[in-house]
Amino acid sequence: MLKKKARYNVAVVGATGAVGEEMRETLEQRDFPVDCLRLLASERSEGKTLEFRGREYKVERLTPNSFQGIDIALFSAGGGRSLEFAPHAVAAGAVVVDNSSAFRMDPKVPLVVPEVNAHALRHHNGIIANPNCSTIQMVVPLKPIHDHARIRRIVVSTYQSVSGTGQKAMDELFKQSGQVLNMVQVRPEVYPHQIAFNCLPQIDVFDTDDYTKEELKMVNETRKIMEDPDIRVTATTVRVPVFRCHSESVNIELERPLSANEARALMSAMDGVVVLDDPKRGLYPLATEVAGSDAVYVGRVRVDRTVENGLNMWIVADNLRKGAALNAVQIAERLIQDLG
Ligand code: NAP
Ligand code: 3JN
Repeated sequence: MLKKKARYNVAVVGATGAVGEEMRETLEQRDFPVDCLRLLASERSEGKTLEFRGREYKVERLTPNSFQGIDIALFSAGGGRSLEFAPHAVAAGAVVVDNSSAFRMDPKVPLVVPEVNAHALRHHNGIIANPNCSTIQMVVPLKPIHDHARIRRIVVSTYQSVSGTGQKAMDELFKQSGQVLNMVQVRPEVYPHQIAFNCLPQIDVFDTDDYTKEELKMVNETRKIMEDPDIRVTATTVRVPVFRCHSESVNIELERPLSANEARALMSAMDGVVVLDDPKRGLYPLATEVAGSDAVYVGRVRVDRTVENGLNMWIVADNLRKGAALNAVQIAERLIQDLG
């Protein structure tokens, strides 16, 4: 069980990955009270050195014994590793914040976006789940609208960057872009089709009713975080040739009418949201501008007159920050803050 201390021993599982790298940077930037830091990855990375606060740390191989003396373990090494090693971390006395989908829909595991449902952290059994990146950035601005005018239905289409698939996918987009421009034959390795200069309407594998797992995550996780099983959600998730930041076109239907200005005011007052919406000056959120930012950006807010009480908006956030590492570190910050 986590006990109040001045500084905490922290493990980052998957420290060499795209999310793990961001995790280290976020802990450093937010001055998280880290005492000892343990960086864990596969045997491929054993002995590699990574920097934290100007000091070099050796990457260790993840084993069941990796968690002795650890207070907080931040997992981002895939669901298989979470299922296998999170119980060892908990048994060693650590609290786990898990970035994978392994535990998200377990009713005993809180699924938390601190601005939306931090109260869910009060009851846990040692594991807290971090939601999917596309879900996180959607629920932050929608929460105050739901509280004010009750959302009945959400139709979301995503434009997800390749960093959501990890480091190898970023390398693939870089390589393929050069190949296409130089008229060299492209051979997809990470994605099922060419990603450069293309849009792939498939993220993760296909599942029930021909929806992808990513789409079903958005449906189920949104309801759990908003604590409202009646919200109807339908999603189309698309991979686009962008390195960083996920963008979303979101259409909502509300129980009560809400003007675009009222929606902007509600979202502006929400922690972690920036409304950037000035069509006359061509101002709206862009992946290239939002990359590296902590906030969720919203623009293109407008009434949808084709349905009763409808609104459209465009939401952009850095998937590696708020969509993954930052949200996980914010959960850890809340956990230690709640210790008094
Ligand atoms: P990545 O760049 O491919 O990194 C994977 C990390 O996992 C690396 O550090 C890798 O270590 C480590 N790893 C792989 N197999 C391992 C093993 N057998 N034992 C120990 N470590 C192992 O992927 P990423 O983008 O960082 O994503 C990692 C995971 O985070 C994903 O699988 C997903 O579950 C989660 N994620 C969540 C979100 C979200 O929406 N919240 C977004 C992206 C990712 P080596 O370098 O040694 O191979
Ligand atoms: O594709 C994206 O943009 C986000 C990817 C998330 C992801 C990638 C591999 C495995 C997840 C996730 O967080 O849902 C998982 C997983 O743990 O299922």
